[in-house]
Amino acid sequence: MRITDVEVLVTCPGRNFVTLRVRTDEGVHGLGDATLNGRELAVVSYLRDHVAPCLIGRDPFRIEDIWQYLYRGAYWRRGPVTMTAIGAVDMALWDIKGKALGVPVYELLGGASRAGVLVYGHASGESAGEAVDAVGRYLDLGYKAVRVQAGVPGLSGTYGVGRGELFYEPAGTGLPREDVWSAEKYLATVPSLFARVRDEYGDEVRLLHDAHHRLTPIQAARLGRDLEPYRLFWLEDVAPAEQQEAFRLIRQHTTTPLAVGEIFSTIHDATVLLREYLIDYLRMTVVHGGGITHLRNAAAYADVHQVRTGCHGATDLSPVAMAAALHLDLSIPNFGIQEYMRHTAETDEVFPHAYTFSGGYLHPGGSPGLGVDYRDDLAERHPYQRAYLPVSRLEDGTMGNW
Ligand code: GCO
Ligand code: MG
Repeated sequence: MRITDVEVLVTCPGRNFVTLRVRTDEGVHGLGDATLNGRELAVVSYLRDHVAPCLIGRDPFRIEDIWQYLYRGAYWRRGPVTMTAIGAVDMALWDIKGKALGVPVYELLGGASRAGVLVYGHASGESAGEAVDAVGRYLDLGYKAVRVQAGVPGLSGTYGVGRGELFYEPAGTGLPREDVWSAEKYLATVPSLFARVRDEYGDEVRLLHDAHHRLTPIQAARLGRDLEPYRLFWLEDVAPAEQQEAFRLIRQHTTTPLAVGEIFSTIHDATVLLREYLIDYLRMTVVHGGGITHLRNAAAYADVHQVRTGCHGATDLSPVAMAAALHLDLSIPNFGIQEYMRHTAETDEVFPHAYTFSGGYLHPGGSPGLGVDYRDDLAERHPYQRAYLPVSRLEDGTMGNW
C-alpha cells in the first residue's frame, strides 16, 4: 500500500477545525485532527507545504518509521505546531491500518483494558448558584465526574464560564477578547463553591477544577490546601505548566491531586513532574502531543511513576482527536479519566462518529480504524473564520496568563 494523496481540510462548523486526510492507492483513507486553537493556519501550512510532499509514495503501515522521519528528520523538534502536525499524520496512519485490517484502533494497541472510558463534563455558571445547578444537569445526564467553574464577583469573563448549557467555547471570532483577572478575588471564592457542591450532591461525584496556569506557586499551594476538605479528583494547571520545578513547592503543601499537561507537546515537557512524583494526572493528548504513537510512550513513562492519564478533550479538539484519545484510553493500563466537552450539532454532523456516551462513560465503538468520517459536502458550507482565545489582564492593565 502507498500514500497517494494528502489533503489538509479546514472547516468552521461553529468553530475552526483542521483535518488531515491521507489517501492510499488501495482506496483506504485515514483522518487526523490538526487543530491548534487560535493558530490553526500555521499547522495548515506546516502540513501542506512541508509534510505532505514527504509522505507521497510511502507505505502507510510504517507508522513508527514515519513518526521518527517527521520528528527526527525536521531537526527543529518539539513545539505545538510541529507536534500537532505530526500528531495528525500519526492519527491518520493508525486509522488507515485499522481500516485496512478491519479492526478498531484499540485492538492494534493491545486491546481493551476496560469496559468504557470514564469522562468528565463541564459545569459552569456566572454565579456559584448557577454552577451548582449546572452540576445537577450533568448528574442527570449520567456523568460520574464533573469539572466545576464559576464566575468571580467583580471580574468580567472568568476562565471556564461557558456560554451555553452544555458547551464551553472560549475562542471567539475577530481579534482576542480581553478578560480581567485577580488571583486574590478568585482565591477568595473557589473553596466556598466546592463546599456548596458537596453540600448539594454529596461525596460520590468526582469533582474537578481548572486554575488555567494563573496562580503563583504559593497561591497554588494555598488553593490546594483550602480545597482538601472537598476531596477533588484533581486540581488542574494550578500554576504555569512550563515551570515544572514550581510543583515541588506546591506538592509539599497539599494532598489535593494535581493534573498538568494539556499544553505539553512531548514527554520532555513533563519529565521533572513525573520523575519527582509531582503530579497525579498527565493531561497530554494525541493531537497536540504527537499522535497516538508518542502519547502511548508518554503514558508508559507516566505509568512507571504511578501517574494516570487525563487527556485534554475540549471543544477545540475535533471528533477525530476525541476518537483517537478514546482508543488509547481504552487500551492503556494507567488510564485515569477523559475530558469530554460536547461538540455542537453542526460539528457532529461534519464528523459522524462511532463513539458513544452512556452512563458517564464513552466507548470508541467497533468500527474499523478510528471510527470517524468527514462530510465534505457539509464541511464546505462552513468556511474558516479568524478566531482567537481571549487574553487576560490584571486589574491594573498588566498582561496576565489566560
Ligand atoms: C481544558 C482547557 C481548555 C483550554 C482550551 C484551549 O481544560 O479543557 O483548559 O479550556 O483552554 O482547550 O484551546
Ligand atoms: Mg485545562
